[in-house]
Amino acid sequence: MSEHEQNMPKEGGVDHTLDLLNEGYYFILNRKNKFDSRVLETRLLGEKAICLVGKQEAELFYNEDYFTRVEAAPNRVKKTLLGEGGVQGLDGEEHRHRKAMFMNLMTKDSLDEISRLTREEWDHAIEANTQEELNVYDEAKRVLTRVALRWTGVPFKDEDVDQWASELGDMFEKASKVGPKHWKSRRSRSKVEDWIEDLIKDVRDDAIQVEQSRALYVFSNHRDLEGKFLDKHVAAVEIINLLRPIVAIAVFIDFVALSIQQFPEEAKKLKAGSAEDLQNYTQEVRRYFPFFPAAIARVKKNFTWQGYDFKENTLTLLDLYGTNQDPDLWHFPDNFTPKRFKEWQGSPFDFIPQGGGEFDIGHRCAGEWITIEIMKETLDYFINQISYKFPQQDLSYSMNDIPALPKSRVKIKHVEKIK
Ligand code: HEM
Ligand code: MYR
Repeated sequence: MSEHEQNMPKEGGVDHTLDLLNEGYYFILNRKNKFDSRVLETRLLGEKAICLVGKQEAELFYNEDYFTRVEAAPNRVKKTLLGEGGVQGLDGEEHRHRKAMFMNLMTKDSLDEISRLTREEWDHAIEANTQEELNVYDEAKRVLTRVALRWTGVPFKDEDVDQWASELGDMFEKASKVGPKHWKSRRSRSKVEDWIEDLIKDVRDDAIQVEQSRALYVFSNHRDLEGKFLDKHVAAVEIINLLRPIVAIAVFIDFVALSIQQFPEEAKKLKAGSAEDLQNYTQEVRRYFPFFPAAIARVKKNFTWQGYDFKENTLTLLDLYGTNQDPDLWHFPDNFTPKRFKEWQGSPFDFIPQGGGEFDIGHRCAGEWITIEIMKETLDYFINQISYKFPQQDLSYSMNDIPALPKSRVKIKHVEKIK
């Protein structure tokens, strides 16, 4: 860190939040290219913001000595996507203790169970389907809502699944929106929080029975570093930190379906392909398609890196999509090439669709293994368990929408189980 001092490339202007909304996934990449720099300064949400893209930059961003998560996420993201008081906004010992509560759920048995539930619920959905066309995104949301509720132990009625799916969906589908959609997202969060808080109270009062291995039971009885129960609002936020993102895997599943339509040669290789082929294809879907745009932190203390000054408290964004598409890290990043993952060295900093660094001591996504399992199971299902055709539809997606989704949400027709 002793290089000569230099000024960070800086975008002029008062505020670029509107450009972020307009440019979507390309916001940081456009500036990286304009300034030919992986570190640059702009202004977002009324304050100075540093943007980072790349592997070394990711390594810096995940260094706890230099960046903090306390008060990092913008208020509007807390009110919609994240909630308040959850693991995302903690640092140090408190974060590790809370994160362990999540990571302890991610055992081999528990991941096997989630794959089994996924297959069962797809079977259930396909058997019950009476329509000529099936909307993959909507169906995946329903399937995953049932998987999420069953896996966490949250009791539900069949007839309420659509409402659960729509409210959990609002939290991630509308998290980057303004106006009425933003408010809808907030309302859905409040409703679900109230509902889960009541359940947590019932579990604590022994008013309902939940299996002791289920997240609803574990989180309701979790003790913090001082030996106290979590505040019931915080416990609800953490249960929603399981439910919401499991439903959000529907976005990746829609891209799995799109990839099968767009890259039939690659998809064909999975017919009777190996477990490794399914794994590599799933990884390439997570690299190639846009989903979570950027991770957010604040500079913890003044420091200098590669000659650039980082000032305490500056908002900092790490471009996840841009790093997955970085031509210095990925050969022909615009090509969909699952076999590239045969050679991938497994660095925690170059392939970061769900954040980078470490699971237990850092903020890397707690649900990355669940996501991969559910995607692989669904990919295998769509390749080897059912037959269908793609009707004419508008499969284009806009890089300016966060999250991006094919316009038609991917429709398939004449869906039948094979055998
Ligand atoms: C954190 C993406 C699925 C639970 C994160 C982060 C990202 C992310 C980018 C933040 C990383 C950071 O701040 O450095 C995704 C994507 C998913 C997904 C794209 C696909 C749907 C899941 C699932 C779960 C989950 C299925 C749980 C079942 C969490 C939790 C955190 C997190 C608890 C907070 C971790 C921490 O702050 O230590 N995820 N995630 N996510 N994710 Fe996911
Ligand atoms: C989750 O529900 O945690 C999983 C994925 C959700 C992606 C939602 C994308 C919207 C992000 C808006 C804020 C981004 C910060 C720059």
